[in-house]
Amino acid sequence: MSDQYFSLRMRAERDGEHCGGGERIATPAALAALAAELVARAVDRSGGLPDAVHCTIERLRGEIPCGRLPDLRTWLAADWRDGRRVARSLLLRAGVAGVAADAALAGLAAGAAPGGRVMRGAMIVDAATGARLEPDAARGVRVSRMDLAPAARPAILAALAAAGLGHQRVVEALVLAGKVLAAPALVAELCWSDEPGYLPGYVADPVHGYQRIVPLKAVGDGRGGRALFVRRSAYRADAFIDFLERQPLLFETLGAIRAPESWRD
Ligand code: WAQ
Ligand code: MG
Repeated sequence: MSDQYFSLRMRAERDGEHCGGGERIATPAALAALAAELVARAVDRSGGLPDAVHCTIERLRGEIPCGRLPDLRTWLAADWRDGRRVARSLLLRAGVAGVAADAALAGLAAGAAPGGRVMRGAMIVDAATGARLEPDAARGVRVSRMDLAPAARPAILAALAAAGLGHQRVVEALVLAGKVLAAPALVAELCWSDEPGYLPGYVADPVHGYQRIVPLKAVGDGRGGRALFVRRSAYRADAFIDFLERQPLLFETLGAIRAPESWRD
């Protein structure tokens, strides 16, 4: 279906800091309700009201490619420190150097934007050295213009819910990671939420898919973010950022889902 879709993007901020967002793709008929849903999400936050809510709606032109979501598995950790060790091991397995994994883990834990704030988007990290490559360390790169294919959405949500994975954060993170894993030069992604009460995070890589880690942070911690590790030799900033921010992608198929298990080095 061409020319029948719109991109909706919302991001909210408070005290100059990112405090929530959403990226969806909708048919014209679903547009108004979805916009209302995203705005409601921005003002209905436990952490307090936002200072600003930015909402952008844009028509998408041309055919939108359809893909398959990454396989999903869950690694159970003893506590958040153990979870960070699991994340480090998974990053190394994906081809990220120890120095780069450590730099990104420390950066997300401290707040990766200037002044120790939470970034609005993701940092881009050289997988060999840990060097930060994103043009703007406060904004980062915003992965957007991706969603479940509307026709496939109900079945995918039902299957995830049946596996105990129906939480909106899981769905959105799985879709975002699915787009990230399709980016050129991508080695792995590391993520955990800035929401103080949401403790799972994930490491995603093209071979092992979306690997949840529970927990990956301490209760009450309002620091979170995303790190996209890239192979510097193949990395072209323009192509990488354009793909993640501008090229639309829909997902119409779920990957394999494995039962939770414990990670052993
Ligand atoms: N593009 C790039 N970075 C983003 C985006 C985006 N569209 N949206 C958010 N971020 C960055 C930003 O720095 C946020 O502070 C951080 O990621 C976390 O965003 O399987 O909920 O929306 O149980 O809080 C992962 C685990 C949940 C889900 C992640 O992220 C599961 C989550 P949040
Ligand atoms: Mg958030």
